[in-house]
This record gives sequence, structure tokens and C-alpha cells, in this order.
Amino acid sequence: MASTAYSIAQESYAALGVDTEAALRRLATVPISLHCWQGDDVAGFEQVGDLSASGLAATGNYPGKARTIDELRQDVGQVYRLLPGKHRFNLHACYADLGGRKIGRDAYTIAQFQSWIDWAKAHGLGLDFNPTFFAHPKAADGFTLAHADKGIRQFWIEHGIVCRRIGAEMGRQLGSPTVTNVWIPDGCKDQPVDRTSPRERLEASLDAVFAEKIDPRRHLDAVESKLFGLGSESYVVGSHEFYLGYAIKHQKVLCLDAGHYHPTETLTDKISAVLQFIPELLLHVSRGVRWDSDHVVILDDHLRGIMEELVRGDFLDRTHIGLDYFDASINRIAAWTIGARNAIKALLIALLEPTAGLRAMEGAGDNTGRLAMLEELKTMPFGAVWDEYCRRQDVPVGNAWLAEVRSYEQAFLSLRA
Ligand code: RNT
Ligand code: ZN
Repeated sequence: MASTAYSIAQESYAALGVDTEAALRRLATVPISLHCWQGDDVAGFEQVGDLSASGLAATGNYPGKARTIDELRQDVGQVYRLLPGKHRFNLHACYADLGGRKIGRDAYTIAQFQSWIDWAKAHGLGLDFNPTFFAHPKAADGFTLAHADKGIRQFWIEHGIVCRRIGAEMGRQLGSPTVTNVWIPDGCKDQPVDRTSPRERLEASLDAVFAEKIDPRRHLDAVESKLFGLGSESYVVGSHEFYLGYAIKHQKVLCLDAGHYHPTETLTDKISAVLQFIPELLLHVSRGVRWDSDHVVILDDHLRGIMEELVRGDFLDRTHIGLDYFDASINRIAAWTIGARNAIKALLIALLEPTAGLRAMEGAGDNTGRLAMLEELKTMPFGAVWDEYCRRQDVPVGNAWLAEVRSYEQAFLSLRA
């Protein structure tokens, strides 16, 4: 039996021509890829280099971060129990299961990731993947695939190559394509004289990384640009224009990270433009506060705008939705949960829009009606539909999830000194 609040909401939406049951059915088919790195502040299990050399920084010192693979799996397992729907896991190569051995990143094989695949299979999760071009002695000067030194470049090319093979094997074993996303930190603190050569080297390196053909039913390549980073304020080799061009030329998946543009730019306006020229998108749903700060995703206009675009443009089947933030200042399980639940909730809100009616008004030049309706929608009872979804999916309703996080913290996190 549906709750009374839901029944009333269902009627209110029906009056606008929106079928809440259809929205819930669609919502259940869209996975969100949970990023491993929220669980341990992007530390990974190799710990051979410094994160800050690559312009990334996790700020905060909230106790209880995952220190081992088992802890990370246990922690994210708790998060999945709080999320309605079936989702994915997004792994970085530096989370390899090395079994105490020292193995170079250029020599990784599926052996270092088999335990992750087994874990994913046991939990019914699809896996996504990322080569790790940071936190490593060979990335200590902030350059990798665009490095002027051929030997260093080659090391990172090999890393990219082995990671694609690992990603493909993940996809094969799990029966769902793995999206392997390339992001590199390469850039300069101060204005370089030569902006061209590093970009030429990056293009050649990417061509080498992507040379091997891989069945798209197992594996997809994505490339991610950035505007600037700490220490790369003046120049980033892999800028938006660079990767947009590369993705169009080679028909790669383009990764749009919500924190990687000028503060007044939104992904909302980019989605339809880039999807005209590339096959598929990867989203790094994130929240920049003044800069690419990777704050926990909240239910704000940017998030809602992104999800609205995916629904309005009928782009869901061409988009892989991932999260990308890392907050070390609050309970990490809560950080993961809040951002992921918000992404799902924003998608639900978008699915509850009477888009056809809005389009009809727009087409007829009735911009008054369009604005009026968009504003009315903001106070529609989507919360009751969300609660019903959580109830049916057998996960905590409303803020009940927080009590579970608190008892998990008591039982496990607080014991991690
Ligand atoms: C960095 C990029 C990248 C990373 C992860 C850890 O600015 O957003 O996606 O956050 O690879
Ligand atoms: Zn990102």
C-alpha cells in the first residue's frame, strides 16, 4: 500500500499530466557510479606520492577514514544500503589490491583488480575505472602524458594501456561496459611560453594509449578536461577545447566535471551542445564553491539543471552519471550518501516534469505560461514521491538514513584511531 502522502502527490502530478509510476520505473533504471575516493580522501592503497603535486586537495580531518581495502568496501557497502536503486562503483587504479607487493603502475594487470571484480560481482555492481596519473614520483612535477621527457611519458602511456585492458576485463566479467576515464593533472603554475608542444605531446600520448581497439560492449574510453588546478593556475594542457576536439575526432566519451569550468558556466548548457558531436557523455557530478573544490553535491539549481537536461533532451541512455567530490571534514559515509541521494532525487524531480506541456507552450511562444509552470513545479510534492521510492526500494525514508550512518560510525569508524 502506497502512503497517503504519495497518493495525494500522485494525483497532483496526474493533474499536470505526469505519471509518477512511470517516473519511478524510469528512475530505477539509471545507475549512479559511486567514486571510491570519497572514502579515504583520494589516498588509495599505493601511497607512493603526493596528491598536492597534481593540484588535488582533500581538506578536513574528520576521523574514521578507510585505511584498507576491506574498510573501504565495508564503508561503501553501507552507503549502497542507503541508496534506492542499483548503482555502480568507480575505482581508481591507485586502489589496486597489491597484496603487499610492489608493482609499478605500468605493470598492473587484472590480477591487482580481480578481488575488486569479485567483490563487485558479489554485490551486483558494475565497475568503472580510472588510470591514476597523480600521487606518484613520476608525476611529482605535475606532468604525465604531456611530459617533455620521453621516458616519463612512456611510463604513463603504459599505465594508460594496461588500465584500458583492466577496464575491458572488468566489463567482460561483469557483463556491463566499464567506462575508463582519463584525467591528467598536466599544467603550469605560471604562464608558459610554449602552450603548443605539451598539447601536441598529449595528443600523441593519447593516440598511443587508445591504439588498441576494444569492444565497446566491454569498455568505453572517456577523457576529462579541467580549467585549472592548484599549481596549474595559468595553463592546463588538457583544457576543455583540447578534449572536446579530441573526443569529436575520435568519437570518445567526453567527461564533463561540474567543477571544471568558470564559476558562472554550468554543465546544463553544455550537454546538448556536445552530444550533437560525440556519442556519449560521462558526468562527474560535483560542486565547486568558488573553485574546483569538490564539495559534497547538494540539491541546488546546477544539479537540478543537469538532470533536467538529461531528461528533456532524452539523453539518459547516452550518459554515464558519476560523482566526483571528496570532503574530509564530515563523516565520509554521510558525504557519499548525501551526494548520491541528491543526484538520484534531482533525477526524480526532472522525471516528474511535464516536459511535453512545457515544450508545447514554448513552441507556441507562450513564455509566460512556461515561466509560470516552471515556478509552480518548484513547490510540487516531489518529496512524497521520493519517500515512496525509498520505501519501495527498501532503503531508509527521509532522514532515517542518518541514524544508520551514526550507528555505523559508533560501531566501526570511531574505532579507527
Ligand atoms: C580532478 C578530476 C578527476 C579527479 C579524480 C580523482 O580535478 O576531477 O576526476 O577528481 O580522478
Ligand atoms: Zn572529475
